[in-house]
Amino acid sequence: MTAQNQTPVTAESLQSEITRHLKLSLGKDPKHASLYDWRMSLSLALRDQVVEPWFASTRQTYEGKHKRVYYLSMEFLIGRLIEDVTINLDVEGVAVEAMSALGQDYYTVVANEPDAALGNGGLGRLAACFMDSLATLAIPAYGYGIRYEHGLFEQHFENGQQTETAEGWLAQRHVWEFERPEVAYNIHFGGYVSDEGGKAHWHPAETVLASAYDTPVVGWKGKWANTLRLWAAKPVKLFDLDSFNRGDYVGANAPERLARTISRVLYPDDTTQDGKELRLKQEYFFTSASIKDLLRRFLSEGNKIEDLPNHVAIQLNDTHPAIAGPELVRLLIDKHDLSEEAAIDTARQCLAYTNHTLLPEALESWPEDLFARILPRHHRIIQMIQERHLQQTGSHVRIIEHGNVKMGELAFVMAHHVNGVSALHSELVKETVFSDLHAAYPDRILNQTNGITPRRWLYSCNPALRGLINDTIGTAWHTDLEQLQDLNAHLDDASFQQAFRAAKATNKDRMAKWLKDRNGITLDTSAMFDIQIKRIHEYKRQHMNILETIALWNEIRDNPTANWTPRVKIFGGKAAPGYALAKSIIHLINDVAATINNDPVTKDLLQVVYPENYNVSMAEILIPASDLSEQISTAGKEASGTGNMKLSLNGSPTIGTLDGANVEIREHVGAENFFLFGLTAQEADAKRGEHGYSRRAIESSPVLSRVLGQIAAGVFSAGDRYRYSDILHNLYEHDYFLLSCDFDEYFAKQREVDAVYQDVPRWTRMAAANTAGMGWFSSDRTIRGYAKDIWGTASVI
Ligand code: OX2
Repeated sequence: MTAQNQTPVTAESLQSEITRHLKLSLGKDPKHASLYDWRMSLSLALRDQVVEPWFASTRQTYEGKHKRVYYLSMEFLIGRLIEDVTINLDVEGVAVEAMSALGQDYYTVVANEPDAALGNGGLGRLAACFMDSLATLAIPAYGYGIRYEHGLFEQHFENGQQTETAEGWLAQRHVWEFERPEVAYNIHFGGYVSDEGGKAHWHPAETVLASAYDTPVVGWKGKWANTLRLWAAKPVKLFDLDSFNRGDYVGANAPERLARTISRVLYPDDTTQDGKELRLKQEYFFTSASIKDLLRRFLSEGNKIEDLPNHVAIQLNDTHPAIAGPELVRLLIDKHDLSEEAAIDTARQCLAYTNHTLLPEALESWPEDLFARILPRHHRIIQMIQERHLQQTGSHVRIIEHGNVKMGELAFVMAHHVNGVSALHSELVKETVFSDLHAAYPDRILNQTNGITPRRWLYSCNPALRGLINDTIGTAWHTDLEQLQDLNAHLDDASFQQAFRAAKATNKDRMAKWLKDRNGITLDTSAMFDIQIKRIHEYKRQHMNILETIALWNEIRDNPTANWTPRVKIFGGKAAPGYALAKSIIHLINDVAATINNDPVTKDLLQVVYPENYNVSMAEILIPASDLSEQISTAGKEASGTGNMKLSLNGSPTIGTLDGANVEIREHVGAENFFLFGLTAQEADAKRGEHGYSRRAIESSPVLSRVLGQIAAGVFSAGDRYRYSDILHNLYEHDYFLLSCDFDEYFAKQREVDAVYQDVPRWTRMAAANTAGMGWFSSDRTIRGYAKDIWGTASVI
């Protein structure tokens, strides 16, 4: 049974279910119910609606013996779930009505839900969008990851500087999940390997339990639902009674503490590797549990092990789960008696790997001695995989080299396909990091340009624009985003333009109110909202944006009565706690904001705001309100970007470089609707070869020199001349990310943006053309690509 033939939900039925849960699940009388109680009751009532389609989908998959996709990811940045479910089940209106009949405001209840922040940024959010599309397309799939007790840290600003505190989403009950105590696997670490009767035996030293928690992921109109299965680490032995009886009460808890550490926290790094033992254990922990689980499911259907690739497609989201290759080979050899060759071959036919970055610091590798100590059996298996790879291809690329186990090479060799995440990135994968492996396996690399789910990133977060699109071209775009191109026929229509501006104004008002309530800051909603939201990183160049802000401030002060375009520069994003330069950039942005926002000369023309603790829910408010999207990374460094897609889809033209998916966005929305500047990836590479390029670029730019001079003089740091010497030194001496070389063109392009923004019909046309042109960037298109080119699966309904 699908939701199609389930009894339709009405406001009355939902209301009575909410009341029932309030009483029976929360044990509360409506008179004494708190916001939390109402949220729990609403969530439980909604969750009930998901269960039937979920069961039906599982049943259908078993009955049809359909191939399943297993998406292995260290991160699933899912955010809040109430809206996700009401939108997908098409019951948002009903939920609003039901809550209101109970005297509650639905949107207040929704905003009370903590974000499930089980990810750092793009990589984790992509996994969440993919889960949404897999369910919408009815492709049987499981997401496998870690149920971190603490998601991404909470960011605070103290005197303009980032501080971090632990996030605690599980402090309250996570009402969407079902605990599965019966689904648990022993995961081993350490020990040694012996050879007995020609077989290897692993004698592990340490064991923890991986215990499953399932969250249903429902697709559009509730026609299909898949499972997100997250693993929590638990002790095999709950409690050390001997220690307790000896009076060692702390020691008695040691087994639990040790085990729980593994799923305790999400590593807060984005595109940098963290070579800690705990991280390797986390990776093996969830990967091993997932592989064991999918094998159990496969065998329970009466299949023969040789048939595995016909039933199982495993996607590795970056190298974090790359140990899946050796783990599957180990189980096939040690537990299922396959030959080495057959095991490698079978595993490879199941596995595919997505590369998300070319940054060398992000390419995972483990010291071989550490690796061999934690995973001695896998160490041997990797040596065996390497030998066969070297023999079969004649390649000289090794997986273990200079005392390091290289996870990118491992994932590549063990995958039948390797994909990049934008056209440019996939080409660079072929030409740079994996060029030698590409020569050895020329058919292995392909491209799947990223996408975003239009359910969350337009339909749900932007009701104003959704309504206008429905009124203008109908609703076919809900399931086929490329229908948005029908908007092209209306771009010059004055009444459409006016309605488009009205929708944007509504969203800007909503954001302004949100910021006022949250931080007491007042925004000028008639100003251009210029937004850069993403992790703070040198390659993303938030510092170029803030330096440009200072330059603009200077120009306005030099000539305050000129025809300036008022702007609000909005920043959002976190820096990895150990990334000192990124933290300096945050400090600088906040310092500049404090100075500029208090300048009576410019205060009506230029404002800088940086709301702390950027997350998915904040993105849902900021993105619809944006006028200008900043996608200004150094060309060749942003693998794809997905924030760029969300902003453009919501009618916010891009100022950006030819990097990642920007290239394809520009092609789809039209070059005339994109503000392009900067070096190309090739030019950037060539530039780095020119001795002293950055100092020369700075000295030849009066605008940039002046800005850097002001920072060096302490203009933004209460006279402290050294506060930003790290940034200044970096820019003058080794500006690897070429801020100095792109700055002048960026500044000039911003002035062009100013001029176009004042031409209201022209700007509106551009903004709407962005929405019209972005249909291709639906993650439904991306998932269809993976299904066809990589997984060999398709929709089953
Ligand atoms: C990110 C990439 O930096 C970003 O460009 C891309 O859009 C996203 O992944 C999804 O593909 N950690 N985060 C990323 O890569 C890594 C590694």
